[in-house]
Amino acid sequence: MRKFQKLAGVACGATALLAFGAGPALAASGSVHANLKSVPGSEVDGSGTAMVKVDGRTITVTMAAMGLLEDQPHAAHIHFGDDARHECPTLDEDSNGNGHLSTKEGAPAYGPVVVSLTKTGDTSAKSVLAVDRFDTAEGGDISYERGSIKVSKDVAEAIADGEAVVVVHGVDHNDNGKYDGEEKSDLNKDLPAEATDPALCGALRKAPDGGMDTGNGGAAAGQNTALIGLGGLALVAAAGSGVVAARRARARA
Ligand SMILES: [Cu+2]
Repeated sequence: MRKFQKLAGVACGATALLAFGAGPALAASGSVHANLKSVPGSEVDGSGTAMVKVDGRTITVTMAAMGLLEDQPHAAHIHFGDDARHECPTLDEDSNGNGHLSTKEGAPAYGPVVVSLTKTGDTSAKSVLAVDRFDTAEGGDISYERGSIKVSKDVAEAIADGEAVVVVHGVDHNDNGKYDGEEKSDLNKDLPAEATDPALCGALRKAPDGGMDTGNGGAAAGQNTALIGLGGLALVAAAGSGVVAARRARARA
């Protein structure tokens, strides 16, 4: 954990400097950050951060999350859709009115899966539910880092432009410590909904380069970058909540 935070801090600083020098880029480049928050209705009391560095069509992903269902695998993805809103869903998306969001119900906000954040092997959307290759949350925590992930040009540009969203899946609505229940997943009818419903979500926004990013609240994101460097993951979560609340408030307006 400590190592991750140090890495994230260093990398954020370096890419922020690069962003200053970048004109109209020929290839997508730069880094984007997300504060992961509990998905409304998920009953998850969690948080986290994610950073994606884009270099052409190659991305490096670093993510830390806490408060997830312990010792269970958690599918995690980068989502993006041209038609999506490039943000996290609200309970307005709960189209069947059951009080929580399924992966598909959240799609108008974050779009389909474009990168599967697996530990090994394929990272495409084909691995959306490759449960044995996703992180298991020991003690409820996930610490993930993977480089050399190849994506399409469109996806690389969307991520670098701050239009992609990180979603970590796997909840425990009935609070019995495992994935079960009558309700089936809308991704795979052989799985309970608990195994795939979204738990944490964060929109990947560009690091501020001195101005305000209206999509994320640039000043607050800058503070977060500094806090990550200091090793304050919990502080980051606290600082981010106001940003998310403000963004949600705007989204509802
Ligand atoms: Cu996902």
